[in-house]
Amino acid sequence: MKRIIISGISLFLLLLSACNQRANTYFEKELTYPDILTSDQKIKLAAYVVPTQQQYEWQQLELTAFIHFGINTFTGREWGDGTESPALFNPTDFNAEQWVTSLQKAGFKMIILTAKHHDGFCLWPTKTTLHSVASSPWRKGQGDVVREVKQACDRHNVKFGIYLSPWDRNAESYGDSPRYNALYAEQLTELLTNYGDVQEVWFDGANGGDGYYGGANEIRNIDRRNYYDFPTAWAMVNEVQPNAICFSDGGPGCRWVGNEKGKAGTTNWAFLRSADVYPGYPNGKELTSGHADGDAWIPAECDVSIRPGWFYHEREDDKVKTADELVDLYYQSVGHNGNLLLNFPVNKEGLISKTDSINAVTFHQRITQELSHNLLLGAKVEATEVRGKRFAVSLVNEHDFDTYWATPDGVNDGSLTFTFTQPQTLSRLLLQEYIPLDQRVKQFKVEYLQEGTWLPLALEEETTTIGYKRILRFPAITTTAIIVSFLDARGPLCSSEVAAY
Ligand code: FUL
Repeated sequence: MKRIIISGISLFLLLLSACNQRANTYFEKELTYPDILTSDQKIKLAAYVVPTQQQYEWQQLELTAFIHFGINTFTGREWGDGTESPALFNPTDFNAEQWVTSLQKAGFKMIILTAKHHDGFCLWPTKTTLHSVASSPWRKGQGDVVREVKQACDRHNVKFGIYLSPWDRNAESYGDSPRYNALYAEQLTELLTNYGDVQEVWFDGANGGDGYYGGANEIRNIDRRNYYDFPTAWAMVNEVQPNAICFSDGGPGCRWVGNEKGKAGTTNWAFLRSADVYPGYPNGKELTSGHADGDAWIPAECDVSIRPGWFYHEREDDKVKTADELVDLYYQSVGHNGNLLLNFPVNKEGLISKTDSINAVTFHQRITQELSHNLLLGAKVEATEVRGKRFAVSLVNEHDFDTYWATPDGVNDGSLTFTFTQPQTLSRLLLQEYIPLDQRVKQFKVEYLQEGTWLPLALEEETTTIGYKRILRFPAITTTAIIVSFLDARGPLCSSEVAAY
């Protein structure tokens, strides 16, 4: 990507004025995909809520790794208060290559790094504060964690994202909105312009409270809704890194899932009422299922740590989530139409600990194995109705997400019957809607044939939404046919894939 050299402040001011004229530029991008649509269909599509191309590609990453690393790694705390001396930051064997290769082996397609956490310590040599790696003994003050991680990601073709905490318990200006927003914009500009492509930017919702604040040592509470200039920050990202997805409680690129357990709702719409939700939104629970009547495509990202804490603590060395637990999380995040953002607390040496890495790789092998042999490939499939040749029912079980079975206009329900030549044993069913055309299904059910009778699958969860991906787990059944009935939808059905394992 072209390197753009812009002064942080001037960019900030320029974008501030641009942003005042167009509040929601992020969503005003023209829909330039999918190519398969005729212009007539594009017009009809305006009635639906659809992802941008970037959001569509983001959704397909499925697995992103989070890295929490910083001053807390050396103090044993989860939230540093900004008083910590940079002298504490001194990993003995820092190796970004080890992070990226172990995470890639575990299936992760992107790595998001805490460039600055709430304590304000910056992992890159910023010009905005002395509270950074430049004041630390690590690499004699010449190091740059952001650069080393980004370069390792580039070597292995792994995408890179940054977390830049809005709450800064070290900054003297925190609490003074214009001054702090200018500092934040400058830090963001450094990260967005000096390191090449950034694919996701994380705007955390935790903010305000006590801290060091340049020596004031006091409580500074802020008005979460109005204090930060998030629209400007998002416009900056959009301008400088147009492919990046902005995470916050309410997007605009992707949203918090409303819990830090890595679990999306069984009902999970990729929509939000965009005017309602902002970083620090108090009704986090709504985010687990999204808003069925939302006006903006803001899919869920399910963050959770592989250990109890986000940062490394020796005392948690025996509390690393097992491969079994991670597999379960995969089904409750990716299997519930969300992306899994799994955190790895890098240790004091500057490495991902062995157990964390082994459990993550084993987890990935397990899900790959569980979902490798699609029993529906080649099975006979019939549909109640078909929109036309280009939307043939055979497109639903041929392993190509970009082609789909669709029903005619006005037909918002229908079913697919799959028949096997030999009885098959299965315990997983995977469904995908063609999301470039909206998320539509509101209610569905699955039955299988047993001695001439259709029986419902023994499921422990409701079968409401599908979205990009829904995976059902159930005790193994042996059958010669299954029927998937879509009972209600927001529009004609567009099913990309149905698979069984
Ligand atoms: C939260 C933060 O307060 C935690 O420390 C962590 O960074 C988590 C991902 O987000 O809001």
